[in-house]
Amino acid sequence: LTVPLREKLSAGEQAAGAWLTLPSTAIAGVIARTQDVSWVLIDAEHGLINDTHMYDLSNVVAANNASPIIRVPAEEIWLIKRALDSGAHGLMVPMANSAEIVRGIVRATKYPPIGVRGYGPMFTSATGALGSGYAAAANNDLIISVQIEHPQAVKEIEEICQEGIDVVFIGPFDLAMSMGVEFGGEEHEAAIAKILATAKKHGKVAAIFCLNGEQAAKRFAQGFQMVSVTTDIDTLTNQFAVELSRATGK
Ligand code: 3PY
Repeated sequence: LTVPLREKLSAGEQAAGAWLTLPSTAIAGVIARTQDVSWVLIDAEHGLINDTHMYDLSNVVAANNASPIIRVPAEEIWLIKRALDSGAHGLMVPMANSAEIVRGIVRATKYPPIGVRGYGPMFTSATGALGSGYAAAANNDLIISVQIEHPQAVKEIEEICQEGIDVVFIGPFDLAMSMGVEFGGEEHEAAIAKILATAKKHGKVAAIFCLNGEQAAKRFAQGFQMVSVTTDIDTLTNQFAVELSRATGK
């Protein structure tokens, strides 16, 4: 499989990504074509994106030489297999709150003999018929990322980083809420630094969600290799407000 994000990460380069919440192939195409975007997160945890959209959005992102990564609503095996069958180049699982949950995620994302994924990726150009080599390629090439956003996951981070995942992805907003601490405060940043250091120690890609370029630049500088820069809806909302206020002077 050709997975632009894996190529970038393997080369040790920084991978800036975008977060897609709107079920629009036009918007997905515009974003995927933007220079330097190597991955687009298709958010099926929150937002408006359903199963059919996952196929359409994955195909348009992959066709524009970026990697579609689908965030499923939870770590359930049936959600994971439906998302990966869309031809996505990878998966993001929210609330991966323990090493046991992470082990289950790895099992669900890999074909036998490693895991228990069932075969059915026939509706996407990115895959192929049984016997085409897709199963082995998927086991090797798909990017499996888990979200660290709960104090229990922070506690078990050493163990989590030794599982067969590729990316340790911090959800900073949920992490602050579940820890009951101030976003950006000392305890929050200490937890983030611990996750970053442990991921790097175990050779995992450290990744984090950001809402704007300024935050993202800081995270890259801190040592994160994969950072989401902003979301479609935030860009639309914020930039429209900026232009409107320039126009009206209000
Ligand atoms: C978080 O910050 O909690 C996320 O999961 C990003 O949406």
